[in-house]
Amino acid sequence: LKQRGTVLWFTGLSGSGKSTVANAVEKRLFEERKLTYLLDGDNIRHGLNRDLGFDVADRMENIRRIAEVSKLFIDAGLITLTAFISPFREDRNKVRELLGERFIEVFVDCPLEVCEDRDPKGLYKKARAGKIKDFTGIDSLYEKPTSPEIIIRTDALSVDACANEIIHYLEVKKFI
Ligand code: GGZ
Repeated sequence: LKQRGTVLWFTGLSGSGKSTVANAVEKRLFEERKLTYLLDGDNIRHGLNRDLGFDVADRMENIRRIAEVSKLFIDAGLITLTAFISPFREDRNKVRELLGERFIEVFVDCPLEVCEDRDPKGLYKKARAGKIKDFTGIDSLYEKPTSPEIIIRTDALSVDACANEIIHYLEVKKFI
């Protein structure tokens, strides 16, 4: 029995919790015996996209390739989860055009101050010190989604509660 392929496209600042929530959702789906694949910096930026950096053109190309890879996984019937900042509205809209109704935009909404306070990898500190250029939220733009399918407030809700919201959405829309 083939699953209905879809993509949960997480977007949000560095440190907003995209990977953390995506991992929690994937675990829940695994428990329901769903086939999933999580695309993130570890398996994409270190491999397929190792030639790309963080200027506007490279981020655009990063997202374009991830969208094409997602399309293949969707065709294979997988519930695909992507965890990339994907800062530019125009790029995300192109992904929406490519993937149509199978594109579920998940805005991981968390104030910059909170992300900067978490600073799990010390990158904000480096960006503030001028040691990293073009850092999202500091000297590179993040454009909030205007009409995402799902918004999760990671500063106000637990990881579990955020995952629940997403699972509930998939159930209501009959993706699972
Ligand atoms: C933003 C950067 C940068 C710059 C390195 N700006 O918190 P992290 O470390 O693990 O996640 C960030 C990741 C962002 O890569 P994406 O592929 O998600 O970005 S985009 O969708 O905009 O192409 C951060 C690290 O890479 N990182 N330099 N300048 N994040």
